[in-house]
Amino acid sequence: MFENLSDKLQRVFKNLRGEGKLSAANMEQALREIRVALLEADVHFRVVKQLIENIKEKAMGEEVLTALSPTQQVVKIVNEELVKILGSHQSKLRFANEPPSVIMIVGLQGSGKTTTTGKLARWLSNNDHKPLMVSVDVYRPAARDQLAVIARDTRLPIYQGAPDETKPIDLARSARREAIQTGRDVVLVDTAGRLHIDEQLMVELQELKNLLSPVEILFIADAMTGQDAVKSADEFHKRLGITGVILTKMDGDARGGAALSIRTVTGQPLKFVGIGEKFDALEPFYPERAASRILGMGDVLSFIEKVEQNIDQRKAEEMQRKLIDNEFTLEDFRDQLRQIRKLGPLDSILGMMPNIGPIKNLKNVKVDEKEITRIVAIIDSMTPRERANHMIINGSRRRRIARGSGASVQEVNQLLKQYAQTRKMMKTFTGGFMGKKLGKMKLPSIENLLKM
Ligand SMILES: Nc1nc2c(ncn2[C@@H]2O[C@H](COP(=O)(O)OP(=O)(O)O)[C@@H](O)[C@H]2O)c(=O)[nH]1
Ligand SMILES: [Mg+2]
Repeated sequence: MFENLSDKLQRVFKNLRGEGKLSAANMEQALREIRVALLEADVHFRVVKQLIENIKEKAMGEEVLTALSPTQQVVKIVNEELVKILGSHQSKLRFANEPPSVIMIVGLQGSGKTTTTGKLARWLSNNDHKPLMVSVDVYRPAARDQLAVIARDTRLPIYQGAPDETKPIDLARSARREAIQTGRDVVLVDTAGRLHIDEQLMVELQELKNLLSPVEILFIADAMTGQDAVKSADEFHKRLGITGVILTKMDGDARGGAALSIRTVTGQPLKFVGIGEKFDALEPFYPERAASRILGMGDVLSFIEKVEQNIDQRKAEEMQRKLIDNEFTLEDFRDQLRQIRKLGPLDSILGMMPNIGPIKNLKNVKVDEKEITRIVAIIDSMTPRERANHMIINGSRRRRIARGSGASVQEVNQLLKQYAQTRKMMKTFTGGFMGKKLGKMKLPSIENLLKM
């Protein structure tokens, strides 16, 4: 699902990539392309408008995180806005304080109501609930048979109805009674649909609602129908007051835009998505996962997250100060290496790094993580005094450190030499442009690390 939109957005970001800075001009261009991509993916124009406005506002006002490239910044902002539009949090099913909880399944004909009723029954039963299904689609005998077959296949109970029960209201009432008597805690009411919204259907659904006081009225929307699904969701909501939406057929080549629009247009959350005809092809809807699927940039997003989590601003500033004051010890050096290691495989991190400052030169360097481990091991073998003052590390101390870390004396020598050089180099370096500009980054030592 979402492949279409995802492809388009990726193309936009690819064009942005390589731009050194986020400027008003390239931002404007990117926004225009994002807008077109969203519209082509069937996202409602009102939603697109709002989304673009929010992105724009944020991009202009955003405090620029220097550890991110322009593309990454735009991805970050677009992702945040997508998540917001999709609902921020996963919206769970509600249950009544007093069982049974009645859930009405509504929607147009062919949207997937009956199938979804079976899927929900299966999902509920897998999640410690005891569902009871009932079909009140009395207009088409085949409709009720269809649910009976589903009940048999899922081996979950259904209220079949007495021969004289032919009215939706009666069937629903009896089903609820049976649920109470047999200790079922959720009643799933599969309702009739029409090809188009009509007055009679709405009145019937309204009556059922009044009788049953459902905790949920779930609108089943066929994702393949795009904007029509959004429109009918809106109409159902105005007439009936739906409490959530299940988007079916997301396994098909739906353009995904409906998912983005329904929530904004109706104000009601997506609760599940249907991704196939089988009973287990139902997934709770997670806005964050959906947003990153739409963006198709899971790697970039998780990198952004890591940078935000791991780069501790205060510590970074402290490190800068130490560099400037030449207090940067071997202990600090080790801390930095550990910090870098926490970010994950170095190769991939460098690949995602912005193309600025000292990092620019690192792009072609192959990083060996074993190398970091080895260096950290050598520093670990030093005493705290040695780490605080490398000047005291004489020949016999070097031999001891080598023995303790399983390295050769040459390797220890090399590390110390590099460290001393780095300190010297860093002093000039940080005094200059590194000093303020890259305050949020803690990367200077990668430079020398790579030279070892
Ligand atoms: N591929 C796919 N087909 C689905 C999904 N949900 C329902 N269907 C199919 O859509 C058709 C109509 O479903 P049905 O439950 O009878 O719709 P109803 O008229 O709203 O009750 C059936 O052929 C279902 O198998 C889904 O998530 N994915
Ligand atoms: Mg049906």
